[in-house]
Amino acid sequence: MIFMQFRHALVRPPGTSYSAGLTNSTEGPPDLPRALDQHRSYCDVLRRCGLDLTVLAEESAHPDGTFVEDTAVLLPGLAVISRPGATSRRGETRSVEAALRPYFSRMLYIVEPGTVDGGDICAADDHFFIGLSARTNESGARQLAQILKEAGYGSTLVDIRASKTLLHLKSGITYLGDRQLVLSSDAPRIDSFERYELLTLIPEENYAANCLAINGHVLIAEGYPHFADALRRRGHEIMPLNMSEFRKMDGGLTCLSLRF
Ligand code: CIR
Repeated sequence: MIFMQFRHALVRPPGTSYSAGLTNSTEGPPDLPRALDQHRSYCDVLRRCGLDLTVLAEESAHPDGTFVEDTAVLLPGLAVISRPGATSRRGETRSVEAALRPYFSRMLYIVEPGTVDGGDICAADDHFFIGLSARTNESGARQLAQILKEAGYGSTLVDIRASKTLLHLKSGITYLGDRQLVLSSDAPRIDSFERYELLTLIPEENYAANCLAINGHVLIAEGYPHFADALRRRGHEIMPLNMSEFRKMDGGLTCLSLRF
């Protein structure tokens, strides 16, 4: 991993306007009290993984503000503040930037006309897969690739713009460490993935592809037994979490935090 061990995470509970956020899901509106409960459980698990949490205040002007991952890409000593692809989400970066500043000696920015959502950025050791999506455009991807190159990291663009099911690259791809890559059945296949041991999900469990490896644990969405077994067989210690109210807003486990 870029960060061998994570120590901190930035999170923001869903706020009063949460149900007004962007979504393509047909599962109906989220229930805020349940979403808050699920968020509390998520924070508890992050703490059990050894992380100190910075909890940002909700901002009712930003219904999608709980999905903090999209607002930055973090490297040791360097925070890249993104420019989210959805205009309704642009203002979320301000409070995130302020909260990250004490921890990062350098801050860089994705600038117009570029857009990047952190959910499109998948770090695999010292290499980054950058999703080109409805949210991350070519200018943003190129800006980020250049920043990464100057910081000593390689990157590969992965075009998911033709996908009807993946909002972000990490909706379908997660790196677990030890060269293991989780792929949803609808994730793109590119040659570079052949360098990894691939764990491919069955279509009914694709949502679970967005999982989160932290300090020797793997957080997974509850209710995906085939994937949970596949992880256990490989010796992973899994921590299942009910994600129903985030799934309704197209969110997953990685989206809810920035880890560093
Ligand atoms: C959005 O559409 O922007 C939010 N409702 C969901 C963002 C999920 N973020 C992520 O996958 N990194």
